[in-house]
Amino acid sequence: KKVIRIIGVPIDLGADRRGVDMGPSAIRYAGLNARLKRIGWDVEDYGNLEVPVPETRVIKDKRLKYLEEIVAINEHLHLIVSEAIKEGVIPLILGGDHSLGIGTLAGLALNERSFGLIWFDTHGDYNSLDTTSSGNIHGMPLAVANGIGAQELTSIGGVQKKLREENTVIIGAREMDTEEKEMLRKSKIKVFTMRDIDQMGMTEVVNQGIKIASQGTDGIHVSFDLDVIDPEEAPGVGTPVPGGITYREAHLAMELLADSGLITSMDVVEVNPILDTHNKTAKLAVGLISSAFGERIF
Ligand code: LYS
Repeated sequence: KKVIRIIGVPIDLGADRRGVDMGPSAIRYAGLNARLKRIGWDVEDYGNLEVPVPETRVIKDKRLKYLEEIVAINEHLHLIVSEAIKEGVIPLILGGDHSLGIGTLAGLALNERSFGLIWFDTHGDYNSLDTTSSGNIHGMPLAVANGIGAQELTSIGGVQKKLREENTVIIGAREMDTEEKEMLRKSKIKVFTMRDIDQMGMTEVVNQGIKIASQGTDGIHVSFDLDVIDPEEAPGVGTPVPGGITYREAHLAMELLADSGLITSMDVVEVNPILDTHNKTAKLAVGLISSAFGERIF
C-alpha cells in the first residue's frame, strides 16, 4: 500500500517576514490531498504541529531568533518524521519556513536507512550563529544538519551530523552570503547554481544530482523551497530573488525524481500566501508535489 503522510508545520519564527505560517493551509486549500489520491496514493493527513505565534514570544538572542521555540518544534517534528519512516510511509512535510528542515533531517537520520539529499533552494541555508547577518534560523538548516551551528540545534535527534555531505546536493542556488559560500566550499556538498542549470540544462543537473544523492544510500529526501522558482511564477514566497528556475524546469526536475523511484520523503517550504496572488504559489506547490509522486501529463 502506497501511503503519504502529510505533516503541516505552520512556522514563521525562523524568518523575518511573516506569513509562511499559512503555507500548510494554502497548500491544502489548493487541493493537495485529492490530487495525490487521484494518482493512486493513500493519503493520511496528520494535521499541523502546534507552533506558537511570535506575538506570544520574545527574541532572546539576535543571532538565533526564537531559538527555544524552534528547538521545541523540531524536537517534536523529528519524532513524527522518524515514526513515518519506521512505518514505511512517506512523510510529506508542509511549511512553514525552512527551519523545519532541522527536524525533518534529524528524523530521517534516526533510522537505519541512509539517505541522500537534494535541496532545491535559492539560498545555501548554510549559515551558523557566527556567519548569519539576519539571525534567522531558516538560513541555517543545512549547516545544522551537517553538525555546524548552535549546539541546541545540532543536538536534536542525538546524532550531530545528520547528512552525508558527499550525498548532498543543492540545486538552483543564486544568492548566498560570503562566509556561507566559504563554508559550503569547505564541505563536500555539491552546489548546482543557476548558471549550471543554464549551461547544462535541468535534465543533466537533476540526473547528476540523483547520481550523487543515491550513491550508496537507501533513498533520497527532496527538500523544496518554493523560492527556487522565479518570482514571476512563484510570487508567494518569504524571500523572492529574481532569476529563478522556470515552471517547466521545476516540473521536469520533479518528474525525473519520480522516475528514479528513490524519493523516500519530501518537504515543501516557504509558501507565503500573504505575498501571493490568488494562491498561485501554493497551486504550483501542489502540482510539483504531484509530479514528484508520479503524476504524468500523458
Ligand atoms: N542567507 C540569508 C539568511 O541567512 C537568507 C536565508 C533565506 C532562507 N530561506 O538570512
